[in-house]
Amino acid sequence: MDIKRNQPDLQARKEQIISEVIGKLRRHFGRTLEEATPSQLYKAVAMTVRDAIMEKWTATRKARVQQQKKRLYYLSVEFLIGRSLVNNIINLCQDEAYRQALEELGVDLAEIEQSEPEPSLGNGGLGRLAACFMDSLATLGLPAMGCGIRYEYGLFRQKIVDGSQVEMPDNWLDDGNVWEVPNLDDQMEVHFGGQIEEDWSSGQLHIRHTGYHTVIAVPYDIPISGYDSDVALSLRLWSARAPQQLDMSLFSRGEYARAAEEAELAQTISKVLYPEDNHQEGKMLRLQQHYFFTSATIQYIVKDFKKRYPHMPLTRLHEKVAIHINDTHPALAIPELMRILLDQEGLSWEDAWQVTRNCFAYTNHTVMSEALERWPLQMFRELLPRIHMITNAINEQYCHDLWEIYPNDFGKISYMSIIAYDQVRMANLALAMSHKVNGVSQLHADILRKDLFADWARTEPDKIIGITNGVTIRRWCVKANPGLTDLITEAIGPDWIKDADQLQKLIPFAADAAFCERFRRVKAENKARLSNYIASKMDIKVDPGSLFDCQAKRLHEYKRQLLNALHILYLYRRLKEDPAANIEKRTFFFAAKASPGYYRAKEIIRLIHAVKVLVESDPVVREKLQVVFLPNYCVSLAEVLIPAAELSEQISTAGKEASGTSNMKFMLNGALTIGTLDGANVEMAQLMGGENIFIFGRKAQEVENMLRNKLYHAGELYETNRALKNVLDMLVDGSLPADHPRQFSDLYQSLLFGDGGNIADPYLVLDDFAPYAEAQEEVQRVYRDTQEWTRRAVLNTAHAGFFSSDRTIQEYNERIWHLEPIQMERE
Ligand code: Z2T
Repeated sequence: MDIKRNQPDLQARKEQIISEVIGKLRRHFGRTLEEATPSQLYKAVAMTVRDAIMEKWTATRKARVQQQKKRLYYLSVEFLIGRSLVNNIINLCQDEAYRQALEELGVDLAEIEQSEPEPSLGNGGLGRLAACFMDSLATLGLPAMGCGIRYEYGLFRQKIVDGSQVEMPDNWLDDGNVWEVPNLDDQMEVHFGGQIEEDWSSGQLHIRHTGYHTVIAVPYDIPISGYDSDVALSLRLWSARAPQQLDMSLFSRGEYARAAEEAELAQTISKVLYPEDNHQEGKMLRLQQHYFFTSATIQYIVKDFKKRYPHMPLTRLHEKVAIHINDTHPALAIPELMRILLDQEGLSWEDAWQVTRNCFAYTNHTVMSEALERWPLQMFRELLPRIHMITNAINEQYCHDLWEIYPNDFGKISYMSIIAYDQVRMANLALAMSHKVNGVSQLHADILRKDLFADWARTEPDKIIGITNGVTIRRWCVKANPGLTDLITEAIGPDWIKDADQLQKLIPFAADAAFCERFRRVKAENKARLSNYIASKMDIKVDPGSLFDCQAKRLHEYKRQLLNALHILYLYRRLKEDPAANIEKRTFFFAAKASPGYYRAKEIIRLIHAVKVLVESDPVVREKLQVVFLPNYCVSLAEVLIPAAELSEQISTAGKEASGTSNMKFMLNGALTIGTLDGANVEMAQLMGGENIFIFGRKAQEVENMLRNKLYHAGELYETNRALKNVLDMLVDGSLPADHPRQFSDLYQSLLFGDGGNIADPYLVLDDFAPYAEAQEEVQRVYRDTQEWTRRAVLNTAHAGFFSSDRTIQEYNERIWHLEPIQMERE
């Protein structure tokens, strides 16, 4: 793989790795190679990789400080980075050296990789996007730092017990973390609660904050190496610690409770990641988390600016600093920067306002209204009294400015205001105080401009833009799919790994029978790899000759795993009626975590399990269909699943999935997509022509119109579509194995009659059912023609270059950040 570079010193590097690994084992663990446990072996190897990255890290810092270039801070409450060992080896272009060294040592890299605890510091797409962005920023050599929270417990681990989801804690730090470096010099104090006094005694305003609780933020830095690049960036994750275990000054004044409270507050703040995806809970602890990491980050940004540019006034902060907020979770960074500029740095209100707006940009990731963050005003005021005052003042000025533009339009101004009805609306804050706001696909941006954020788009026409998401080619092809990587590199050379547009050079190969045959073989090997994985982990046998059909993503009603499950029931019925029915052999893979409090989502998991049991207990049907629910979907499972997929299910209700990113990973790995015209699927269809993707269902406009004008009546479809009625009846007529006969009647009721004030079937599952079943017919028609299927699969990979996160980052940089790459002296 790393044919291009490093070849000359391969031998030397190999020898060096061998002696380093043995040295680490001896000095850190007091073990010989023979005595070492797999976990010790993993750590020893990881330490040698870390040493190599550290060199780049130091050199990068030196170059950045010298070159004094503008730096990006990418703030995100989630960074779903996954395991680092193999990815780092690949990005250092040392995979061949490590392969040979470890072979000589008799160590299997794939095996020791399993000993690395996986950091699951994210829920799904949003957190994984942040991780892909770090990889691309480093590869492009842009000066940037990722800033987030070092959760002690990541996203829960999922077990399925008797068909139901059970959550287990994810204590990923128990055995230490080789990749992080605590940086005690950059610790920050964060203050919660207390009272604010305005002191005018000196003639000018002085803000006094008293009676607050203090939490110490300790940064842990993780180096992120670029691919084939000399740059390594930092991912800075803040951990909460009590000022002292017990505050003795409070204690000795007799304030025992508060002394203990402080320690308590500190310890819980970075304890656990909230498991909600596309949903907001409004919990106090979550607000504490947000302020904790944004305050620490902003304090560090200002401190670093003053250190690097001692002669530059803070009114010029935006010339050297760009701050990007990944959705609104870090939006408290906005009033926090205002606070520091006003209270500590003495800027005027106007200057602080201008600088802040020039620094900030905001990405919106969803139009689901239940995910838009709104905080109860009282909670906000009590926890963050000074931030509340400043937010209030921002709101007043913003509404005042709006009044100039829309005099007397109370409706509009109240809609756009930041504080209203005793709530703080974080999206409105981010919209008001950012110089750019972006959606994550073109369709999503259109919806923001025309609908959700229409008033802001009218007020500032150039502000809201669309920048389509992307995924890193390194993890999602080079790491996850070495077979495909080698095949592509043989055909078009290695440059596509850094310049994914070059994948288009594969287009002519779609007509090359020999190439297609090898492409098909790679897929077959990946299917076998997944089958073995399932056999060993779950003791389930799957047929690697069947069509591998995958839906892997968070469980959410709008993503419509339910539509997929109902379609399987439909195929089941057809096979029951006619055992010779023309149905291609298929394995349906589901992988999905449900938010623990999301009752309906958990019910859908139970339904998928019931469908699985029904299908496998029928001797005729099980010859054709198999359902597999892969528990605990996470980055490392995705790395095994996605390369094996042949069909990618991207079937959300049109208009609801902002972009989707698994769609891109599947496409890159040569799966064909069955999907709605939603999120980035739209652009996938445009890029390679509609022939290479199975598009079905209502369009976003139609969905919107049907819902807005109450034109959708699910019950009518039940009456008129016989096949659909039969399938739905299976939910309540005892056909399905269940704990109790009414197990799925809630699902049935909500599809046909609605529940809790909702209309029936708000995600149009029934409406898209027939078109979906038809599209699935077309899928199997094409699948039977192996050559045609492979041709289309090759064309999917060939057109996936656009969805590289390198392209996405370049677009952010050109349109928002305006950073210059760090210049590294190459020896
Ligand atoms: C999330 O993963 C996404 C949106 C959210 O809105 C929250 C979370 Cl945790 C607040 C997803 C979108 O659903 C998905 O369409 C998109 O591809 C992804 O973010 C990255 O932009």
